[in-house]
Amino acid sequence: KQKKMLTYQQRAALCTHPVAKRLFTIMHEKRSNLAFSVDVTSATQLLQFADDIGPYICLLKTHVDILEDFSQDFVTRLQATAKKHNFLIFEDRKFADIGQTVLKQYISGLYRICDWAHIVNAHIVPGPGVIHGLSKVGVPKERGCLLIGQMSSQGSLATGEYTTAAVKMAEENSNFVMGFICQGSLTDDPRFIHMAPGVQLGGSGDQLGQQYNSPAQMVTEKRVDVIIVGRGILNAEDPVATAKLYQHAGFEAYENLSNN
Ligand code: 5FU
Repeated sequence: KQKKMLTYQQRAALCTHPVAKRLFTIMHEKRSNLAFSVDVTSATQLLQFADDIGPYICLLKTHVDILEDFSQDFVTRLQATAKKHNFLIFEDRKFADIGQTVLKQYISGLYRICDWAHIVNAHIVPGPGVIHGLSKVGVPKERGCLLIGQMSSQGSLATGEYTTAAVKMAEENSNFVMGFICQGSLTDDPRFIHMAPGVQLGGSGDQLGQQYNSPAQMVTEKRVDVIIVGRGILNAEDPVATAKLYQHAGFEAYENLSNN
């Protein structure tokens, strides 16, 4: 199916979700559809990476519960870095419980994720209650949520009807849900953003079930909007130069699409 693609700028204009609108605007302005998954266990190291790689990304993805030295000071610095380089923060928490529990996990505990993460994500296995719980505070605080429609890992059970159900739940909760974690486009609605992890140049996977596609495959063939790259950048000899490489690869693939 060849149809004219909308640009990020056009999609920003169509969005009513405040976080989706902001993210598409950043992608347009910074010419970046790259999200960096900064999976390190030191907060100091995370902040250094965020400052170094920040200019080239639209989004920084965290796993805050792997940090060994989390603090309020870390949160303050991370927010300042996000502001300095104009990227959003996505905590890859993968909420997956009843509404009442995920609400507490979102706003309280050590991390108070809702205070600093512009975007979180959720598994749909509990049913729509997981979204309703998170959106109780997420919507008033103008936060966004991605539903996990597919996963990059080998043997994932998130396929077929499960994936279709994720799209339906997103459509029914579009005041909070802004898109999907997926491995390809799930809907033609231009207001939903598709983000794909499992991206690496030249890698096929790891020993624990991860499976990789290249930026061009993800964007041009599978029609995802944002590529999420972790170890492809983290383990590179020159992470900054490599981040630039991924930024260019991802954005060039998008421009090829828009020009068709
Ligand atoms: F939902 C998912 C998924 O389906 N696959 C993933 O890999 C999330 N991830 C995350 O993206 C995972 O937890 C890592 O944080 C990141 C991928 O890192 P990599 O080093 O690029 O493999």
